[in-house]
Amino acid sequence: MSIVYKADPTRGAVWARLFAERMPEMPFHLWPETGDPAAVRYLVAWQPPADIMGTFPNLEVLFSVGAGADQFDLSHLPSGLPVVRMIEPGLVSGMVEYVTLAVLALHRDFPLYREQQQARVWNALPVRLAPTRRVGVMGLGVLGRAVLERLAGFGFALSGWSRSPRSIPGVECHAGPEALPRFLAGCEILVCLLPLTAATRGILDRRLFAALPRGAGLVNVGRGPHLVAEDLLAALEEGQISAAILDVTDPEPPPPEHPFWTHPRIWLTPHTASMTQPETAVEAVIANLRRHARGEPLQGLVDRGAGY
Ligand code: NDP
Ligand code: OXD
Repeated sequence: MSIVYKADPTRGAVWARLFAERMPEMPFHLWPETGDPAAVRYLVAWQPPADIMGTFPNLEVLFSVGAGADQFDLSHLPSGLPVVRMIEPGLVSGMVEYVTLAVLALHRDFPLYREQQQARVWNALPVRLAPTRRVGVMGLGVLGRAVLERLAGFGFALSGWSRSPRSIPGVECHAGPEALPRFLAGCEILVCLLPLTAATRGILDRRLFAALPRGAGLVNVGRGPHLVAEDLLAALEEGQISAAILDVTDPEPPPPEHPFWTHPRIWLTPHTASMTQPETAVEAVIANLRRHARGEPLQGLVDRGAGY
């Protein structure tokens, strides 16, 4: 019985060392080296091989190396194969840092000041404090909840939106498509931390932007296909959206001629808001392997029906 890792090879080398230390009884292979494919029971992957089951016929669990599992085509996997997404504290901390930075940058008008600097304009806007600003987070999962907890420390008014009803102290929670307009109506800064599913693809579109207060700021750290690029460009042009901080695009990277590269009110980062940290991720995977051996439920099991 063995495990194969198929993602970034540099971080994979750290995984290999940590597995050798912490679970020496489990042979660990770094793709493209796999040992005997028939012995592979576990695969940790970002991009899996095209024919997963053909490559590893005795696979028992497929682990995503990231929080999202949208890179897997679930329809082509046996229905009984558990698919597990990454839940580990390093990934959470990175996201909390990034979203806090992005929300504060929008809250304190940094994109506008950057433009002013380039035009040699010295013009101070009124300073608004956090309690006068409402921040809304789409997605109240592991990451969305952690982000809200940190933003609460600044005193922001907070709202959240999820698929099923959630209750978070200090956060005005909304659930389901019917509640979306009410949620959006108050959000001067909107953060997308949704998984990519059939229901959320293209959700950041013209209609959604129109439901926000005029001049709202946007942070997309979910997935590139959540956003309709031309609708964002139109909303920026009209002033409905004042600025956007995008960590994800579709495709990644955008082609050289894409307007996102040069738009003065768009800040881009290369899908780096958060990154799985080998030290803590190996602990999380080993804990799940032990749960699997004991026949217990796995943490982060993807609901194949819901798609996340
Ligand atoms: P979770 O599965 O823990 O949470 C997902 C949340 O989204 C849940 O609250 C869920 O609702 C909500 N949701 C799902 N579908 C809908 C829908 N149709 N309508 C409303 N709400 C919905 O995920 P994580 O918090 O761990 O991660 C979220 C995403 O963040 C990942 O899937 C990935 O795309 C992205 N990500 C990006 C990274 C980056 O570096 N840019 C790094 C890591 C993650 P409910 O509570 O009802 O289930
Ligand atoms: C993830 C990511 O899903 O890095 O973990 O996007």
